[in-house]
Amino acid sequence: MSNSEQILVLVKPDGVARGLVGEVISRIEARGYVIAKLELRQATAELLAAHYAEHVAKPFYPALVEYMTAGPVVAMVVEGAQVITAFRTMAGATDPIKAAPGTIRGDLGRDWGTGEIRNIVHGSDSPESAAREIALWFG
Ligand code: D4T
Repeated sequence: MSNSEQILVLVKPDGVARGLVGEVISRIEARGYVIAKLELRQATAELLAAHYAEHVAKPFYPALVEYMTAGPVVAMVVEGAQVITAFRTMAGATDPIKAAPGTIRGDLGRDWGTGEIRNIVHGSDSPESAAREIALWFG
């Protein structure tokens, strides 16, 4: 029996525009996880409303959609035992200002003074979220 998990990872538009796709993939591969699917995609407002269903009514949501549709994202399915916990640790805290050095957000992110959080990557936060998000992006 395998205890392998899958996670949806997004390199967000700021990460793609800043040329950080290779850096994010390198960190995933260096940990030994496997990239099972990978695609450059333009997110739509409809896809984001489903992806961020828990945030749709929040005050920061319009700025979040503007940021997430500003350019293409790289969507990936990454596999391995406990990859969800491992990738969330690798990504660091949601706000890059609070993310620890050594994490993707803590090493590569900052406050750009634009008012919204640009934090380079997304990773599903539970097996249930991962299944839902992988179906949305790759179903
Ligand atoms: P994602 O989902 O993008 O990987 O980020 P996190 O899992 O780390 O954080 P989240 O779901 O709480 O937030 C989703 C997304 O919304 C933006 N956001 C969040 C924001 O702009 N202002 C806020 O106050 C919060 C909580 C950043 C990430």
